[in-house]
Amino acid sequence: MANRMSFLGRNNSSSSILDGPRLFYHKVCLTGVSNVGKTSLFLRMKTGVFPDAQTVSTNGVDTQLLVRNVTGGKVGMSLNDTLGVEKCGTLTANYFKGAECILFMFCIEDQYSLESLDDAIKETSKHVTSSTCLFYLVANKVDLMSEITADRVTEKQIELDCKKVFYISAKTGEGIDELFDGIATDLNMKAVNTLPEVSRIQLHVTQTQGGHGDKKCAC
Ligand SMILES: Nc1nc2c(ncn2[C@@H]2O[C@H](COP(=O)(O)OP(=O)(O)OP(=O)(O)O)[C@@H](O)[C@H]2O)c(=O)[nH]1
Ligand SMILES: [Mg+2]
Repeated sequence: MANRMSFLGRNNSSSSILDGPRLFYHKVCLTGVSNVGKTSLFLRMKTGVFPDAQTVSTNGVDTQLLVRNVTGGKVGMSLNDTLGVEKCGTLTANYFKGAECILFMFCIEDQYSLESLDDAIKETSKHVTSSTCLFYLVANKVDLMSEITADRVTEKQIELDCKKVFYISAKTGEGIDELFDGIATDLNMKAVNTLPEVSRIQLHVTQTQGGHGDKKCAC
């Protein structure tokens, strides 16, 4: 797959994520208007906690590598965070380039943030479509009172052609494991289904053997 990064394992005890098996990292991008909690989710994944201090509005692009266990192996993801779509401008060209998964994020106490995803989809569709990239709707701040009906969320899911809706709280951690386990499983399925048959068999062997070392690498 042209748009997947791969990293070789290294003998570096300070870098656990790059030790061990060789992994592909699927590009996953967060998008949505300002204040929906993209950076809060990003930082929770990076540090394991909700950022205490008020986050400063993001002013660029930040990336981190994640690895999730799925049935039969591990899935790598490079998670990308950027500023709200309304301020993004020309940044998006590189931001969405090669993305395999987009998380359209909104805040459940802010109807505007859901409706504004129409602008986000216009921007992303210049670079990727739901036929080549997995789209998900992510409703953040479920620890707060919702002002949006479930029906409206479902309508938006259909309008944006999103595969699933995930309800999360970057603050309490609710729903976050389900989100990343869910997309890792789907990315893994997508990768297996788009590989040529010979590579699929190699990938299966790699995953069932645990994939340690270059000998068992599927690429
Ligand atoms: N109650 C609650 N507040 C949250 C949650 N997630 C984020 N916030 C708060 O929402 C505000 C905005 O969060 P950010 O993570 O900076 O939002 P953003 O989408 O990255 O915003 P931009 O960088 O401007 O695009 C901050 O005050 C966060 O503390 C959540 O799950 N629950
Ligand atoms: Mg931010």
